[in-house]
Amino acid sequence: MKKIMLLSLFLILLGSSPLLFSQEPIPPVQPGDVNEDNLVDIVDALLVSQHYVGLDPRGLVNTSVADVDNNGEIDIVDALLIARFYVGLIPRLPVGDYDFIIGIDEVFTITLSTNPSTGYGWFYTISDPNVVVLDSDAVTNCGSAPGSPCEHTFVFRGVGAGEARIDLEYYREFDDPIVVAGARTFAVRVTM
Ligand SMILES: [Ca+2]
Ligand SMILES: [Ca+2]
Repeated sequence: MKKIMLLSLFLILLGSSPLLFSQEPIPPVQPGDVNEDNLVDIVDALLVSQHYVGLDPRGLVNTSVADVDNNGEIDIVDALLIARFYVGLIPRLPVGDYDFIIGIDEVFTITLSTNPSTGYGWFYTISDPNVVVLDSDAVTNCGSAPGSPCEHTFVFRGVGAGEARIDLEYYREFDDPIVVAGARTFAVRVTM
């Protein structure tokens, strides 16, 4: 009995001592953990995909942590991102800071409208070529009429873990000075 009392006293002291236990608030639910079981796993991916097709009658999905790409919608992409996070292909959720998250030797494609008949073209710069390089690019799908727009497709490849920015600018090489008529920026993360 005495032992129990001592133990109780000990626990009370432990619980009340700010030196031993900091009074941290309950951690918020992790992005992607839509069923709030403290794990982000394939079950969450499944629940999000069910929610997307309207199969969440019991309201199991905590929608406040389901939009893991921060695009304002809960859809199949979020389910895929959660699944990719679960198998280690994505380092963290949400992924809103990046347009592309890929592994080493994986590729992604950017397609932009272009019109070669005007002399304009898309030109790219990569902030860190140790992370991303151009794999190939091609101008295709031009309309049949003269002067029709085409599609310029860039394929980029992840070559090293890290972050990089791809800047694409639309201009005429022969203009002096160069006049940029269009610009797009993409943030990329390459994971191990
Ligand atoms: Ca979960
Ligand atoms: Ca989303």
